Amino acid sequence: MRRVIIVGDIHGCFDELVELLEEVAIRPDDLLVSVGDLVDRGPAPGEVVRFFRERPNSVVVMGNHERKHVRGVFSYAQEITRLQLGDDYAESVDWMRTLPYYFENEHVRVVHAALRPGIPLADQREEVLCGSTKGERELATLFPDGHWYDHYTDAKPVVFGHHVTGREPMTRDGRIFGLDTGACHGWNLTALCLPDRTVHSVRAHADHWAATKRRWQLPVLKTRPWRDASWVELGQATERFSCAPDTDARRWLERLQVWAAGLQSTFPTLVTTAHRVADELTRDELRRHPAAKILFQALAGRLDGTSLARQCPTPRRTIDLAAALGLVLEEPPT
Ligand SMILES: [Mn+2]
Repeated sequence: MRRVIIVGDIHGCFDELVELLEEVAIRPDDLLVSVGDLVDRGPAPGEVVRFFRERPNSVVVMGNHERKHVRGVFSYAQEITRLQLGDDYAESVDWMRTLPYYFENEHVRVVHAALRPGIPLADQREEVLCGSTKGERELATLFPDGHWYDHYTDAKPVVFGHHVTGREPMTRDGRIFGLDTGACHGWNLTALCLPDRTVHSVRAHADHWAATKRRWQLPVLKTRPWRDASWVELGQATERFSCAPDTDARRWLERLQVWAAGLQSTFPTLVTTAHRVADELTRDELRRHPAAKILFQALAGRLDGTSLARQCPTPRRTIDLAAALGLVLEEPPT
């Protein structure tokens, strides 16, 4: 049988992947299988994706992290990956969309997270296979007192990642292999080689997730859609930030607050300007005006600071209204 090399969660740890493949002395005709989670948290997701796409004899199983990108479910780790991949992001996500939810041949089964024992892989729910939040809940209901693999009795080995097993992989009866050894957290990247069922690990060079989180704070902050945030969200931007902001990020967040406060402080001016413009224009001109609604309210004596604030719930609405009234307000800090 030709060799199959199955690698645990890589999470953008490209240098460790290269070292691990050297360690197992990979050959071009070896089948290389990733359990999924190529991206998110680590320093080089683009290199990892490119490697698997370009290498013949390679299979990548859909991980819950790929699935987040495919479904557009974004938290901080995904925002970072989108910036890391840059112009290649959309195309890479299109590729992720094509990933299978499992790999099986006559010697082994590979899934990202879990399977329901006794059910063919083709009949399993994708959420369970890839370990989405919903799939995890379903499993917890099915196996309240243990793990799915406690009930896996088939002779064919099953290999998965997803839950960090510690620095060492989990192996049971030489049939059950949990390979996520926390490479992106500074632990190990692990591979299983078939048919001899040997396990190989290399040490991670650093706590990559901690470093990546810090490194991308400011770029991520700058790409958030602040123009469409509510004033409350803008006020809470610092608290809502997912890790303690460094000096640069904190300084930028302060500028963001100043910007938001500056926009809100123009409300009285906008009211005055609306009244002036309304008085200057004919009814016909008013009807065709981009700020017609507010101008008619002014004309009817129903426009004051409170009603204007209600109609300007975000920076964008405020800036657009001001522009319609001939005033140029500041854009968010860059
Ligand atoms: Mn993972």
